[in-house]
Amino acid sequence: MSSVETAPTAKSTDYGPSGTYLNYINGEWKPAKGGKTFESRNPADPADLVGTFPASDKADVDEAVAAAVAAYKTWRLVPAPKRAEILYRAGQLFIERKEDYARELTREMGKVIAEARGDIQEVIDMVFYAAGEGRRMFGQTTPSELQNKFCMSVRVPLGAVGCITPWNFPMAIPSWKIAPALVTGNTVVLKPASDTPLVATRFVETLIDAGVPKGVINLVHGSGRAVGDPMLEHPDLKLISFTGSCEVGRHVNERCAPTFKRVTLEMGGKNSTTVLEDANLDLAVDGILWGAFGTTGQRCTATSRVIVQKSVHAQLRDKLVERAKKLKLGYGLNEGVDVGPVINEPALNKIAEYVEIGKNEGAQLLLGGNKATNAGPGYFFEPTIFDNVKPTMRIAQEEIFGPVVALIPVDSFEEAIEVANGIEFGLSNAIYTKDVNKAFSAMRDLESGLTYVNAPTIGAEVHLPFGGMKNTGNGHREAAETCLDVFTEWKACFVDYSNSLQRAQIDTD
Ligand code: UN1
Repeated sequence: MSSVETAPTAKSTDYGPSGTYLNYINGEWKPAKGGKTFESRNPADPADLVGTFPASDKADVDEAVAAAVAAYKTWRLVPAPKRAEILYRAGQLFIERKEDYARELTREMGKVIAEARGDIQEVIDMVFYAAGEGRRMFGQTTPSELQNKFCMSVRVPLGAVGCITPWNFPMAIPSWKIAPALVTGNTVVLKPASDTPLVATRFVETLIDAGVPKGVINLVHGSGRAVGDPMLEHPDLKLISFTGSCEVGRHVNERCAPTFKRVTLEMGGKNSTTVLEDANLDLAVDGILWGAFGTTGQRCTATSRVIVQKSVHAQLRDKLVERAKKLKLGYGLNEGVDVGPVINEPALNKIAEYVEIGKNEGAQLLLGGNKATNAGPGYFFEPTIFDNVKPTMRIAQEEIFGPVVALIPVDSFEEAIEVANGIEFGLSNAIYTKDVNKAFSAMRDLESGLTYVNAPTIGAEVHLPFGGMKNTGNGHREAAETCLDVFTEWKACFVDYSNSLQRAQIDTD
């Protein structure tokens, strides 16, 4: 079944030059010590070589960590408002470079240009937000139980920290981690996804141009095994902040355990949109299309389940299919394209396997279901809709990370909440209703870090906490003020100005 219109595809020669890029360690651009390299290619046209990058290993990680540890000695003493000034400058540079970076992001990662601009905008928002913390980062003062004694709590940085970031928000997610890490006084080793090394390189270049001193930010390219694992095991990295799959997240957690590292894990989702019978159905369809097929379904927050009350099921289904049919696949820089490619061939094959699983489980394939060969030479998959999906089916339980959505009919609001919660993940849920009582009950009862009313499951803003419950995360929240809790420790300080020994809990009478 071919449900998509063909989009014109750019020729490889239109894409721009492909360069050779390096690691950035201790203020210097350098190749991997082992001399190996890997390639980054355009997922819309794999013949287009985006660039060649160092395939680093433990030796490069060790050098980067040593640089970060050395730089921490001075960086932690730079006043936070001064550290923030560098971030303000970076924010300004990201504004100036937004269009260029967005175009490179589409070329390397595949999301359509409007969304690529959104990715860079999220960087701008996050960098400015974190910079503001340079003059806040509030602690507490509190009375002492003793006379002539002063008590306060202050935030202190952790030291050298490791950030391991995914390809789906290849600049926004590094910014969620690195902007707060820097403003709070940490130094950083970044290992970006090997599918999107150019975008990560641009991020680091901008920080350097804004004035981040040598050793404070270090960039090491390469695979999870060769670069990620030595970071997880390195005794001098105090934190690993990871965003990616549950499978890798578990590995990260286990590997970090022996060195007692702080670990933050931001992992999978199986996000739902509930549509109740009183909902504005056209609005719900807009939200489902955007949530399910935006970023080609490759957001942790993507809508992958639509839980619909039976009385409006047929109506919603028909509207959704009609609209989804019209989505145009193609290269994200081309005019009029709604949906870009998925990131690589294994991702494409995984999505196709899930479609087979869904069919074998007895779900009804309404639309799509195939690799889209008419959209260009890259990794395209048709927007896919399954109907009459049972909540227990694998396509309703497991993260597919592609343009596949499952319609699950239910009788009631109560059943909808039960189905929405009946999964291992807890990142994002949405509900469409005009009933304020149901909306507030849903906000209370949905087990997810993000809840939307009359809006899609995607679209978090950086000044609110981002993260998930259950197997989506391990308790922290990124962005917002909560980012400070990730990158700092609390220190309680007591100043006794009585000039005598005062024993707490004893000399209190
Ligand atoms: C992700 O889904 O991986 O809320 C990150 C959103 C974006 C960030 C998504 N601001 O959809």
